[in-house]
Amino acid sequence: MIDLYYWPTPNGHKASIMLEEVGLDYQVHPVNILKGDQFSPEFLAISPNNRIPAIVDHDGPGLRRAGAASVAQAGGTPYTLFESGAILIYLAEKTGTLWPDSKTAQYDVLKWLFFQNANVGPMFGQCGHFQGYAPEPVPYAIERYHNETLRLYGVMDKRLGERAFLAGNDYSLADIATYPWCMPVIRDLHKVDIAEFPNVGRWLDEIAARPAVQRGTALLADVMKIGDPDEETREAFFGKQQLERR
Ligand SMILES: N[C@@H](CCC(=O)N[C@@H](CS)C(=O)NCC(=O)O)C(=O)O
Repeated sequence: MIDLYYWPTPNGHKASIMLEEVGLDYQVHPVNILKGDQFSPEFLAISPNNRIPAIVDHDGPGLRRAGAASVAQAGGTPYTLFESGAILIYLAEKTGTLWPDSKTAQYDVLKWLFFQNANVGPMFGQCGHFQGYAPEPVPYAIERYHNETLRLYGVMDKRLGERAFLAGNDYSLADIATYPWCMPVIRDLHKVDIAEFPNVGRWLDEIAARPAVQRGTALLADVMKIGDPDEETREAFFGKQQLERR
């Protein structure tokens, strides 16, 4: 059994989609990052950088031995992970799912997974923050992160014009990591016109059709506030003081 520490955001969706793809049993522990749950000592003991997603695998990473119903029964030790990229690789290797056999194919996945973790996530995140959440408009930041977001869409569009998926011709961890950042609700927040990136549009449609992706992104969807935070959420996230300055 895996405990998933989660909130319905792009980074949270990477882990929920992956757990649905690999078919392991998991239990969801909502961490309401809009209300500050990520700073609780219990959660910080699992995720020291106060970020979701995180998982605790009570069976540990070891391989199942024949005859044992779980790795715990076979002598496994619980293992904790934070950082979505590490979680995706862990679950892929543990289950032998979405993890290619050849070393070069593995590195192809890792290149585009790190591309997401080091570029798409941080830049799109800032783009969304300055366009949708900052307590006051900062034109330089809005332009800088919007331009960088469009540039990264261009990089993906070129790649997806040459290959079916980011890492090559097979669906991979890199697609799972990147898709949630380009979903319609997030794209609207980033003010991206997908018609300008037709190869990304084709790729998004293919991934959106996968049942595991639909189940993963539906998890706690009713509490998702991205792009449309209510007054209570804004107040909790940004603090009453900032609201009063607006
Ligand atoms: N590099 C991290 C980023 C995780 C991240 O930024 N998570 C956000 C939600 S999308 C979060 O937990 N934010 C809480 C906070 O900023 O305090 C990963 O890939 O797991």
